Amino acid sequence: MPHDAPATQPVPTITGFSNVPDFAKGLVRDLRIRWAMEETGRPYRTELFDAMAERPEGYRQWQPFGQVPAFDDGTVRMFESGAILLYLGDRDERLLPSDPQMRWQAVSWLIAALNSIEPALMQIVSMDVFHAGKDWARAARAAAAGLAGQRLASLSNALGDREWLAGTFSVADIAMIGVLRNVQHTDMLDAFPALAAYRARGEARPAFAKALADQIAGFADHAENTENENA
Ligand SMILES: N[C@@H](CCC(=O)N[C@@H](CS)C(=O)NCC(=O)O)C(=O)O
Repeated sequence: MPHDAPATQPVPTITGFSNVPDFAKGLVRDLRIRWAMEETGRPYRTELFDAMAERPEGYRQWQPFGQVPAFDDGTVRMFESGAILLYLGDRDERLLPSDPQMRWQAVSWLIAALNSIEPALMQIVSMDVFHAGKDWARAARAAAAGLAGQRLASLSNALGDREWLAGTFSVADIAMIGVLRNVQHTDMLDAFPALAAYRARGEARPAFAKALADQIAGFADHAENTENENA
């Protein structure tokens, strides 16, 4: 990755995990932030924790829920993947267009990804992964899949034949494609070829591939509480 940040600009830190169950590899939400950083060629460091262990002392003052990602670039210290994406977008037109209609359309879609689509899809993940085999999960799955299907149909209709949600590629696409990848263990997108193609378009971007490879490499390293410069 190019090192084009001025020497005086601190290298941001992103928190992630060094160790997760297999199903989560490639899905942990720090991927969204890594992807955004790669799109603009910005170097970053990671601070990785074992997902299955206690968080380090004081981490909840940075991320109140003890989750990842959290972000610190020396100017702001913040959490929530959507908020971090918006912060990065605010600083780079390649992530958030400056035209007001496109910009706020992108913000609308980023919030929709996290607030209208992700909860419906995470119910499926919860039943298939976290509560797999439980009677209540089996009983409730059809209804949850119905709701998720309705949300995906609406998203597919809204996307239409556009390449990206806000016209040009933006943090809305990083958020939405990140969310759609949560159900990659299912065939749910098969019913929506436009969404399957949209997800594939995002995943084909070199910045996504680099971000994914780096997240996976962090698991291989099993590098607890280390800092890696992704450059
Ligand atoms: N709304 C948060 C969700 C963050 C989240 O769920 N992170 C997961 C990893 S993808 C996590 O840290 N899970 C461990 C935990 O909840 O303790 C965001 O988008 O940043």
